[in-house]
Parts: sequence; structure tokens; C-alpha cells
Amino acid sequence: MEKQGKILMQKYELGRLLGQGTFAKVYHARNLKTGQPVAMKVIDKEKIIKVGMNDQIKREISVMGMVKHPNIVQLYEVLASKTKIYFAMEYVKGGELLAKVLKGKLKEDLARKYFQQLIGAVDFCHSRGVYHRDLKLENLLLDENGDIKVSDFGLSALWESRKTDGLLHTMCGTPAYVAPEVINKKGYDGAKADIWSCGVILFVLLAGFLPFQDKNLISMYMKISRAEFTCPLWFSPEARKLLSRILDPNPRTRLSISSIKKTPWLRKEYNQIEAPRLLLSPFSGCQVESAFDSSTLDDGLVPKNEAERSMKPPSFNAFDIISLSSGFDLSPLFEKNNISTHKDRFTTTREASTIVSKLEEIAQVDSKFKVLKKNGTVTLQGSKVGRKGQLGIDAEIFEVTSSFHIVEVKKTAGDTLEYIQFRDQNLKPSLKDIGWEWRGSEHDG
Ligand code: ISQ
Repeated sequence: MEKQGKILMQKYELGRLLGQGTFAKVYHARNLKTGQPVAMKVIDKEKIIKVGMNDQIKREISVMGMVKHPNIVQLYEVLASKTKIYFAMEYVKGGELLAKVLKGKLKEDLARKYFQQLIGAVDFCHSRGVYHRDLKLENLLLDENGDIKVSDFGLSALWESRKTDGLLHTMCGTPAYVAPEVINKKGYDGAKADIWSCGVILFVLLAGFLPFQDKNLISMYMKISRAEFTCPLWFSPEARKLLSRILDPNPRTRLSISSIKKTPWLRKEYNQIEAPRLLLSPFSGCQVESAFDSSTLDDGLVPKNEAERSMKPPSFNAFDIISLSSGFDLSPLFEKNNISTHKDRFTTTREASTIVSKLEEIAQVDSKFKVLKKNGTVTLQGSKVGRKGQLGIDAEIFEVTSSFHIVEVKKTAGDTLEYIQFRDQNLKPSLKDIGWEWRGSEHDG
């Protein structure tokens, strides 16, 4: 009989170690109920706090939950214990692209295919304001179909370079993929810095070695700053031209993603995997659809077209989960100084439609509020004028998993005291009825 691994939260069985960094370990794991294999990233909260994780890293963690793309390792779920944070991610079978390159340079057509997929994934993230900031070959995995999956979109800053043997050994722990403006600490555009790293990756795929290498770190910095690199003889003229426009030390004149996509080298046998149209809002399943479909919307708010109809509420991301988990509340760092806002959070295992019905029910007691519904937000508009005008309340529903929602209730207008009174006398008791749990308030400012 097979030895059973450690059981995590009665949900996953942990298996072998897949990778290790300073703050995190990745294990192969299996969902006990479905049997689905996952890559489980285990992060030590204490270690992160100890080193004074900067704002950027905290923000980056949030990114993982926001991006769903066929060429990006997907985050399925975030779990948290007192001391650890667990990211259950898509398990990618085919290993690292690095291992393939270590065996030798790739043929131009294969390098093109990987580069097309990489650019597609990066473009997808950039168009949503998400930047990787640490793109390198080690972050590119291969799935069972031989397609690329970019890992650590969001967590890369937590990883230290791993030791590898062979051809690319010297690049570990070096700024080999880092754009000149990042090295020079001038303040940089995340999109242009990622594009530079993509250029370095393309060079490595085609050459089998790094474009900027030197035993002396200062000399290496100099080479990067001046974009001093030489293409091997076997590079085609189109590939050379593309690389010279991507590895441009001036971020302003460096090719943009849209220009890269138009270049003859990339367009040849263009085989980008199409990303589904709406991937930023994983408010999935028919439960949400039914909660917000036109029949339940107020007249004035019925979506007019398909694009509007597909607008769904955003999902809570990993950062929010971490913020909510005890001893790791980072939210005050990110909230705007706006003294007029007051927020409360509730969690529930009920469906989105039930949440909406309950809010409607509460609003209609004593005809206190008019209810408007749009894009995952239920707006309660006070029907009476209070001390500071009509009370306005927005309740935003976020899907964490299909069976777990967070409802963020926010005062948008009117008097704070009236809001608190409504929350404590109407909202909290009614929500308790259906098993909601109040997760605390935030008063900005
Ligand atoms: C997914 N699958 C295999 C290995 C992994 C390593 C890090 C992040 C995600 C992964």
C-alpha cells in the first residue's frame, strides 16, 4: 500500500517537494475529494513578516488570483493557517523549459512558438495592469501538450534563484534578465521591464546561453546598461532585428508588446492560444449568472448588450485572503486616506443569489432602501434623508471559491453613525440568520 502523505486542512494530501525558495516550498499535492493533482505553494507567514516584505511583494501576491490564462499557472485556491499560507495551483506536468534549453539551443520555430505564448501571457497581464517583474527561463514550465505556463506571476519576488548545473549555471543569482533601468534604479515602467526580460528569454532559447554574462558583476551591469550583446551566427536576420529592438536600453524606444506582435518574425506561423474573453472576474458558475441575470435586475439596470451582460463581480484575490487571515492584516497599507468610507466584511458559504435576496429583504424592511444591482454590487439607496443626506450603502460580493463568498459592505454616502446603526441593528442580526460571519470593519483615515 502507498504511504499516505501529510493531510492539509482535510482537503489535500501533500506529496513530494517540487521546488524550494527562501520563503516558500512547492509540493505536489492531491485534492482528496476530486483526486485532482495540484502544486501546493506553502509560504511561511512569519518569515515574510520578519524580513519586512515590502509593499510590492504584498501587491504581487494579489496578482495571482487575478490572472487566468492558458499560458499562466492558475491559482485555484488560497488557504491559510495561523503560520502558513497555502496556494493550491495548477500542477504543470512537463517540467521546466530551462531543462530543455540546458540540453541545447532550440530550433527557431520552437523558440518562436514558446515566445509567442510568452508574449500572449505577458500581454494579457499587462493589459490588466499586472507585471511580473522577474521573468526568466526558470519561471517557464511546460505542460503535457508542450505549451508554456508562466509560473510565479505574482510570487516571483519571494523566490531565490535555484542552483542548476550545466550551461546556464552562471546566470543564477545574477541580474541576467533584469532591464537596465531596473538596475539603475531610475524608477521604471513594469511593462517595459518585462519586455526586456522577454527579450533575454528569447535570446537564451535561440542561443542556449545568456546575452549578458560576465564573472564580474559590475562588468555585467555595464553590458546590460549598454545592451552589449552579440547574436550567434545561426540567428536569422529577422530574429536579430527583433532582439535589437527589444533589448534596447532606452525603455521609451524599446518595442511595445503590440509592436512585437506585429513583427514578421513573430507572425510567422502565429499560434497564440486564445484566452477566453472574460478571465479577470472568476465569479463563475450559473449561481452568479442567476443572481445577476436580467430578470433579477431593476429596470434601469438591465444590461444592454453582451459586453455589459458579461460584466461580473471581481473575485477576492490571494492578497485579500492574506489580509483577512489573522496576524497578517496588510490592508491598512493600501487603503486610501479617505475618512468618509467605512467598510465591513462578511463571509458566507451561501450562493450569490441567496446573498442578493437577503440584502434585498433587509433593505425592504420599513421601506428603508431602494435596491439597485449591477456588476456584482448591490446598492442600497436610503429612501429617507438623514443627518447628512441619504444613506448610501454598497455591498460587493466576491467569490473566493464557488462555495465561499466575501461580502464587503461599504458606506458610500450619508452619516457614519446612521450606517453603524443600520449595520448593527439590521444587517448583522439578519445575516447571522443565514450563517454569515462578520469579519470586522475598517475605517479609512
Ligand atoms: C506548477 N507545477 C509544477 C511545478 C511548479 C512549481 C512552481 C509553481 C508552480 C508549479
